[in-house]
Amino acid sequence: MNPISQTTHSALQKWVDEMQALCTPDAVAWCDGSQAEWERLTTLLVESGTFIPLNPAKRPNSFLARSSPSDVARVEERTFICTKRPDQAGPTNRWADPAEMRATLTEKFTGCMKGRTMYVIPFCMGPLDSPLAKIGIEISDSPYVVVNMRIMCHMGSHILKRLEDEVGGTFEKKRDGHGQFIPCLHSVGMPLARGEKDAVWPCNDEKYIAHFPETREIMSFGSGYGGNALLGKKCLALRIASNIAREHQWMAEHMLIVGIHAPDGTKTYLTAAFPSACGKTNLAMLVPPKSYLDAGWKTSIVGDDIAWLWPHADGKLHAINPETGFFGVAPGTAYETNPIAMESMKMNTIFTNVALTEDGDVWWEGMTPEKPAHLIDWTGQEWTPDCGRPAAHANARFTAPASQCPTIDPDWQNPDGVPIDGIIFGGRRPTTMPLIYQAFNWSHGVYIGATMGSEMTAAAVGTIGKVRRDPMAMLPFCGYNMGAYFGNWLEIRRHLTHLPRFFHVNWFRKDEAGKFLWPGFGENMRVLEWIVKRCHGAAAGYETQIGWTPAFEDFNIDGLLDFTQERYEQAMAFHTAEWKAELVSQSEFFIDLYDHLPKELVFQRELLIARLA
Ligand code: SAT
Ligand code: MN
Repeated sequence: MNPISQTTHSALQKWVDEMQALCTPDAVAWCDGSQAEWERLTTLLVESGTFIPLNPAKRPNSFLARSSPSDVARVEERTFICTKRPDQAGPTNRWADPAEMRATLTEKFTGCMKGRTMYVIPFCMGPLDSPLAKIGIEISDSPYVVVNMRIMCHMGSHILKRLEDEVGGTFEKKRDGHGQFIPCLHSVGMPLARGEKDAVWPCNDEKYIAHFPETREIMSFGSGYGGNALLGKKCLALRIASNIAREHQWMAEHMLIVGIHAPDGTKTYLTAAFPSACGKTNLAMLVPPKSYLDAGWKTSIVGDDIAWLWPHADGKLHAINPETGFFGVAPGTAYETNPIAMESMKMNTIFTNVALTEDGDVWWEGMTPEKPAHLIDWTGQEWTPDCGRPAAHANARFTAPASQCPTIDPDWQNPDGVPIDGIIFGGRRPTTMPLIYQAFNWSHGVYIGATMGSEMTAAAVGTIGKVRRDPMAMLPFCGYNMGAYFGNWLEIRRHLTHLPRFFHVNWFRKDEAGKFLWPGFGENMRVLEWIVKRCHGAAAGYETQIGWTPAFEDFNIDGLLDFTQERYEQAMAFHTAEWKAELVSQSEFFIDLYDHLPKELVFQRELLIARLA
């Protein structure tokens, strides 16, 4: 059968035809991104049992999905960077030979969509007219993916039309990659025999998340979950984009973007990188303490997960959020800890692996102080507070439109991005790292980001107290050699006339009794105030061995009862022995990266040793 052309973009039509021939779906559907399509697909998902509609009076137009227990998170062990030479992927990535991987995957994808519909999803990461915007086409046999993509990025006919107009020559060049698209092939890897009943959550035990940076392609097989399947997110916007960024002097980062509005009317944008489970979404949606609100401080969010940054013609570093939704971790999210997230998911939201309440709403651990008396847990079983099992999976998620966020920044879709004045790094460090310090300069800042990490608290024998290095929070997301990636960071400085300042924060330092020294959450505003003022040269800082720090007097603790100067000094304390251990641990990491490690970072380490001596 000769399929009817669906697009005037001949390269796209050719690729779709080839994928149809390879995957042999029963039908092909080109997604238009419309409300009618959303209704059609959510109805289909309800009929197939994948979606449970939530009570429309409590959670309008929202759904609960329960995944297979074998498909609940990204699979780093099955994530591959396929480059000609292994050192291009580098020691922090899983490398595979592109020709071999292509052969393996061609076999896997052969006939893999039998009994299913193949959806063609035109999408754009970033505001369409941004110079950094990237158009991708995801081919997927998962309607769950289609409806999630509609929330997470610009998706539908208008993206296809733009691509066609770009090749047709009727649209002027605005974005890099004019007329081109990034092919993203995805299958849950579970073909259906004629008449066979589908699984509620189809997937395959064998999974491949493969990236081909040299040809800018993504192929994902076997998983229907999150970053494994919504290919615009970590696969395109981080792993492939980091490769493009490095060739075109920009940066694709695992960072939130937050705006801080000061009482004097000035607005300062900051980006921040933290490893998973360090409260990125909370910081991006921070609600300042009452005394700050009364004084006129407020925050706005541009993004909670990914930032694309480039040296703008105005000499500043600008940032866009390539996404249009939040794919946030549900457990622990509550009106007490993050009211902005709670408000953002009031409607039009897809929940995955949370629990279902008796009145058709959702619940997860930490959502309310009291546990409901009876729930259906994320595996579909009866649940009571004493049953000994968590009700929601620890990695349960909400997919919510960013446009519903009450503190969304008015410029969040500005193609020109927002100018960044400060860059924050941080990790979960019960010891060693002070609450806040500022880097001396750009290369020192890059060094701080390159050596950041979290202390391991999990029970794995011998790992407690060991620091897992997660440079710029990009360990699972940098699509090329990590040493070369540091080189790109250093290089970007040469394209800027106004340099953002670098900071390191640690919300997680503990006292001898194991209690957190700093209250965190909204109170982090106090640290942000010092950061904002430092960015504008409006606050004092004291030079220490490790960087600039605020003195107690320069730190606003109005309304923060129980936080004494003694507590502050503990949270800021510098212990030589801890820093010596830190340097030894950093050097182990640097040895692994030695081949491509910029000498400038080795030099920064030497300087730090000299200052400690
Ligand atoms: O599943 S995602 O990759 O989108 C989220 C995460 O694991 O960080
Ligand atoms: Mn993330």
